[in-house]
Amino acid sequence: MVITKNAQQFIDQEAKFGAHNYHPMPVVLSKGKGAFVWDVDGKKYFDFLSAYSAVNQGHCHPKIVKALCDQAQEICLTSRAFYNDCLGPYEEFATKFFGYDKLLPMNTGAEAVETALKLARRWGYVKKGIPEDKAVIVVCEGNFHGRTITVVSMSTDPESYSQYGPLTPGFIKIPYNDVAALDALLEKHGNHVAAFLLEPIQGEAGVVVPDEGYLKRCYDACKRHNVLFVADEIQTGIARTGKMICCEHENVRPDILVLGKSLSGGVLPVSAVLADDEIMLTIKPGQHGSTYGGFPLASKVATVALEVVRDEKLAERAEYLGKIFREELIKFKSPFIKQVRGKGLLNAVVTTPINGKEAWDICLKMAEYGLIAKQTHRHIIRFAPPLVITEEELREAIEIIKKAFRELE
Ligand code: IF1
Repeated sequence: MVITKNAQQFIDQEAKFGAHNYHPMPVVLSKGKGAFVWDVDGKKYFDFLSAYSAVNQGHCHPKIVKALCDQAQEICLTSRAFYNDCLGPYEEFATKFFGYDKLLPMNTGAEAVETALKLARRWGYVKKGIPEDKAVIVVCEGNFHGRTITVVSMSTDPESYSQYGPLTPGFIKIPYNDVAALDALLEKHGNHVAAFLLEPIQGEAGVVVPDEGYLKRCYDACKRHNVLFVADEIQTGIARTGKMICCEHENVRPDILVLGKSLSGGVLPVSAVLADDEIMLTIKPGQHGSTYGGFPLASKVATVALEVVRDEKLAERAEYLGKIFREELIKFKSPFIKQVRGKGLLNAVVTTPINGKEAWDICLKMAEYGLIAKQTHRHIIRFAPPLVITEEELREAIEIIKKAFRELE
């Protein structure tokens, strides 16, 4: 792909003045609308990353942008030292929407995960009677829950945690998609375990979809041992996988539900933890919080972002369009493609390198043809367009993907 002088100046500027904690594709974006983005030279692309599933409602959704602009002219930030007239209505709306007693608002995903960990430990001491400082949280190998020190302490990827120690203790890691491992652990140490935390589909690991029944069996094992089932639905939630939250596919209602990303439709960092009173009310005034958490602007935006998901039936769309996407790519025989997997519109293609051409080269070729997606773990390409993409657009995008694969064969 060609990098114009215009684009190159922005790339150079980031390299010179920004920390080098990313290796982006050489595409410089300046505009977005629905399922499309445009670069600084006016070239149009299908967006098949959706800002890691933070723009399920599509770029610059008019209703969400309107809520943002309207509220910005009233009041943006009050702090939680005072009440405001947006947070309460949002909390009532969101708790009824997801079916929980209470909501605790935060900003980023990692903070919401931290909040869930604090809540789980607190519940473990106060309600379950785990001796002070002995609470264990069980997590899965291959997890991705964010970047803070405690959160990377749960990671099994050295890229995420190495040379950031000393790390936070209190986590036990078991293989993902292995109920027997969870069962065995709970049999042995169940009385010290406060919670089991997992992603219903592992995103960063490469869209790893567990066997059918895994979530339900894990949930049942947790119930047998009085252990909280905590779902990180930051990436899988808000309709991405074809249900409002991914756990719904197995009729599992997490004890603690963690949301982020598309909770705001991609216009602000908004995250939340949902739970019932027995859990949520173990945290008392002054024991947790955030300057921006639940700020009026975020509260208004998140309310409208959820209304859009409901009114535009985005879960149903994701379910329907996801089937088409996987069917078409499975039918398409490319020597590059080893496996196609996913749920709803969270999909991945596992590739095999050919003639030194890898997933990165395929992504560059797709960008050249007008579709951006990103590889993860070198050989896996994630395909996750905004859920507002139409069937016609999706079929057009599939043709671009096929053309890129064919071109490199
Ligand atoms: C980056 C991946 C996606 C998440 C789950 C919590 C968080 C995330 C399940 C933290 C964040 C991101 C962050 C982004 C890359 C990315 C990602 F490639 F690493 F795997 F989406 F797939 N739980 N996911 O997926 O949320 O604090 O970032 O708001 O650059 O780190 P955050």
